Amino acid sequence: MSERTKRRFFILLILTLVAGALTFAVAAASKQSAREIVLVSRDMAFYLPGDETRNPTLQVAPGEAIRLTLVNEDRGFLHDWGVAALRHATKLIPGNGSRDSVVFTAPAERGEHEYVCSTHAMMMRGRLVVR
Ligand SMILES: [Cu+2]
Repeated sequence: MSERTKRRFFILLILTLVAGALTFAVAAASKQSAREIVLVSRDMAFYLPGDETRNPTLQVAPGEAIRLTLVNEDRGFLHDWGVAALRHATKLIPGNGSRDSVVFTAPAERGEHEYVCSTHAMMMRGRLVVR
């Protein structure tokens, strides 16, 4: 390998490392800056903390970064939270106060999407409104 080739290889290696570090930093920053929405599941429904509205309509802005955290307080039942149309979902978690989060970017287009618990979709369903 000539000196010139070595130098080129070295520069390429440095650029690759810098690009990788930047990608990681941007990903970490976007996860941190995501707005968190906490939903509690109990009595076969979703609730916002401190609000007795069953399966509340969730409002997000177009393109907004969201961290949806589900806290399952429904003793004896497995629940999850997901929007099938957007392919975002938490894990199925047991009703012992377990929690799981899903981070996603809201669609760029305004509109409505249905969220459900995958195993109790008849009772546990609401609307995610993008506007
Ligand atoms: Cu469920």
